[in-house]
Amino acid sequence: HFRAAIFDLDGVLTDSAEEHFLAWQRLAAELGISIDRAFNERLKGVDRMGSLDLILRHGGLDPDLAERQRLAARKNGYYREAIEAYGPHRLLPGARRALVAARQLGLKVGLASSSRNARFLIERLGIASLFDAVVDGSDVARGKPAPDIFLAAAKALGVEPDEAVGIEDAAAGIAAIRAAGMRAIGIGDPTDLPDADIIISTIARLRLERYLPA
Ligand code: B16
Ligand code: MG
Repeated sequence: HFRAAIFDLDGVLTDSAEEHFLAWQRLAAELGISIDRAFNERLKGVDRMGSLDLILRHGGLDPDLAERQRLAARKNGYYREAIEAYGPHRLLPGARRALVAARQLGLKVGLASSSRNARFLIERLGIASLFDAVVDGSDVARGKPAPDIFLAAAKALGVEPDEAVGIEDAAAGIAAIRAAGMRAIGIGDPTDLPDADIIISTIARLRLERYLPA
């Protein structure tokens, strides 16, 4: 049975997925590339350079590595501008309660985010102290959909992968959880996340006690 719950950040605990989208859209527009919300589904959970490469390919552009690094840094600047203003009011409804409830159930609580801004963001959101372990994109070699971030989180929590459940809003994240050998709870639309074991519409509907032995 489960001993740990490992949460994604963007799109699960806070709506920074929207800020990522707006920052990418702004950068893409400067390059003459238009991206919409449907395209953005492919960027969710994917790391910074991976997301940039998808956008450049979409626009038929192929700049060299130095230019790609400049573009990625520019996008991150737009994103940082947006999350400077974040505080606890930007937690999604039910997010804090979900973390507290997991702790009260006796579960270890982990964060598994692709974002190199994750530690900054959980400080701003006032939830840093609710995690027993935090792993982000800068801690592992391969981002989602590779299992590395979730495996590293399980290891840091001292549990086996099959003792953990992962909670994700992105297709790349669900793939990472499954590849890690964990149970996957998807948050969002079932058509966007066909591979999740369980789907709920928002974090406010998470009831981890349902998956624990009575
Ligand atoms: P950064 P998550 C992911 O965070 C976002 O979903 C994805 O859109 C973003 O590109 C990625 O982090 C990298 O973020 O540029 O801040 O390092 O969903 O895994 O918490
Ligand atoms: Mg996410």
